[in-house]
Amino acid sequence: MMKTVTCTAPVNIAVIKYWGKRDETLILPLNDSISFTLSQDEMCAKTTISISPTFKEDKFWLNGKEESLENPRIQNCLKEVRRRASKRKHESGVEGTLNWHIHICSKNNFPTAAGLASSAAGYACLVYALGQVYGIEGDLSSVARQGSGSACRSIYGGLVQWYKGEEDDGTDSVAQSIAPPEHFPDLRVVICVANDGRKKTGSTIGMRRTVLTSRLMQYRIQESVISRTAAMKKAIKEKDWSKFCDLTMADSNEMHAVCQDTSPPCVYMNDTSHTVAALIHQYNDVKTTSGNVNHKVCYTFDAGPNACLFVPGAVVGELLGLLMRAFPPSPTQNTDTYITGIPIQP
Ligand code: 2P0
Repeated sequence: MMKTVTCTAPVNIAVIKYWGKRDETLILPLNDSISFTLSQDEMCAKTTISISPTFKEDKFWLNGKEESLENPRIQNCLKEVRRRASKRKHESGVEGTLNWHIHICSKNNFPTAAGLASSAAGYACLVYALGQVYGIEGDLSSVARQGSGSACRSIYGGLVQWYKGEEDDGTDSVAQSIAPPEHFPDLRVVICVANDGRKKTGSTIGMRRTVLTSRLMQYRIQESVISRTAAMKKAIKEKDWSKFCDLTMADSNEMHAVCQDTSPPCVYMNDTSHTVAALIHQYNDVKTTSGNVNHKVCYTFDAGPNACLFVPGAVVGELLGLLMRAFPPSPTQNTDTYITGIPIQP
């Protein structure tokens, strides 16, 4: 006897960044964040979970390698799902499967821990699959949050807001959809991989250090990110693409400024990242009759050097041409997938 489910979950890219916690155990953030969940077809995690009375112990494989299940974050997710399941089984009187051991097999189809939101897709997928195995209904974002903060946003598609919440127990720190995936139609994401090695300072440690040492962070969480989040929600509601781009780049730049203001500094962007950002500003720098810049595309950088570009389909060819000219391929590289060491995945 065995029960098996397989799920996939895509990565999400934050346009208003989560950086800093007020509770490290429950993973409660210091500010709301907003993200775009990508489509299932590209960068995603895939998790298969089996439970069986014949399994002798719990086991976990990540990208083909057996890992310990002792990780407290995985244990917290497991405990919370089982707690909800046991409540439900008790209510419905159904015989539980909660004593069976569990085998979890997870895989990412993109580099793990390279600042490409792998933990977000991974934990969202794990929690969703656990929910399926144990027959849990209702919102799972507050469970995924306890695996990795950003994972709560990958539970939903399209544009998603993670509310920081006010309660100490985290019950109101949940993610909710704010617009469907097609809200900005024909939108593409281009990832410029400037370096796919593992990042220098993990997000969890980097955030902790920022909260402890950065004065600029106080300004961010008390003022600027609050007003920018409100402006972003308005831009989304009004489908104001140029404003969306402007705010996305501003928030990425502010997050990296607080990282730089951290002691010792957390430096995630490299020279290639800065060149890509400058190119995007150059590309956008066409004034409208009112003298404002009409932003056509935008960049955002997470805790790594790779640029994530949001690009309307109509200009994706032009933009890739520009990137090709800026980073001409070397003779040994496969130009289908590399632009001078920068694989581009439209
Ligand atoms: C985000 N990042 O909003 C921001 C932007 C990285 C930069 O969420 O400690 O891996 O597991 O809650 O979720 C990365 O942080 O950190 C992240 P934990 P997580 O996407």
